[in-house]
Amino acid sequence: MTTIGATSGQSSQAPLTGERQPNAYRSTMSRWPLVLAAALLTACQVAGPALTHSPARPAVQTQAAKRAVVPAGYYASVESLTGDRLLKGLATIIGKHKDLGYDKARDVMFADLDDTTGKDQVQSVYTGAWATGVTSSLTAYNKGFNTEHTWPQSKGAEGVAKADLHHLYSVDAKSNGIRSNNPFGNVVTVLMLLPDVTHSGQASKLGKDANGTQVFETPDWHRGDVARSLMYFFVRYATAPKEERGGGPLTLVNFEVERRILKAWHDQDPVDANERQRNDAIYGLQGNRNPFVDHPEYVDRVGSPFLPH
Ligand SMILES: [Ca+2]
Repeated sequence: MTTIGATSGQSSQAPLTGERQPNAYRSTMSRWPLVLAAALLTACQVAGPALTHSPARPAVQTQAAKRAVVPAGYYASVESLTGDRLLKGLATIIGKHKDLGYDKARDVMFADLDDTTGKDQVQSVYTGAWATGVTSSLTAYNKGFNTEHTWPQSKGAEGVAKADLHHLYSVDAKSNGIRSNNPFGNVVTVLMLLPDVTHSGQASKLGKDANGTQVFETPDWHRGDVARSLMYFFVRYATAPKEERGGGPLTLVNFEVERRILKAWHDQDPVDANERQRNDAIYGLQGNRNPFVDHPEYVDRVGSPFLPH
């Protein structure tokens, strides 16, 4: 167990690169030791085999989900395929979706897609914290929330990909700043623990993985969603022509690190009702689906691209 001193002691030195503001991050940290202490205490109190999953995200049908209908035969063209042929077939099926544009995508996400209770509130995927009174991107911002790009903008989520809801999530801005553009992975050496608002016994962590790479680890209840979002993004954009994706070059530098945990995170946090409903809702909005939510077994059938290289 990492001590609080070691955690907070690292905070002023933790390397933050990319898209967030270090000053804003540092200015918020004065309030975090108490939160971190509570998180650690909670982790110690509830740690044990009985709490491997958290009911953190309620299964309530969203408004958008009610409009979605999954077409029969959506995956018919890849039924017998495996490996690269399956990847290419899936890329064709999910390609050329309707681009909502970044502003509309964010507004829809905060106002509808992630308002799972129908009470104008959204939950941070990295801490479980709720923001209330959220009806748009602007009102989310005013409550300290913003949009997480699971595949970072700086690693190629630009243009159409920047507004693709299959990898966008509601998140509190502090956590988003700490995740920055770090790849996802299993933390072995903790640099920082985020608050465990849901008392799942797991907190998001920034730290080093077993290879010494700086990575960000989410609670169990979101890591399957992360893995399936990243695999979707890889299929949708890594093979797409640049003209279709838009923006600058796409790099796999994060994905090469994330291959180490994709399959494990996919297995540890299986698809649940919430995730299915979110997939349905996005299909209703932008007209394509995440195949790995609909068919978790496709991960094994694709094989090598989703395994460590
Ligand atoms: Ca999940």
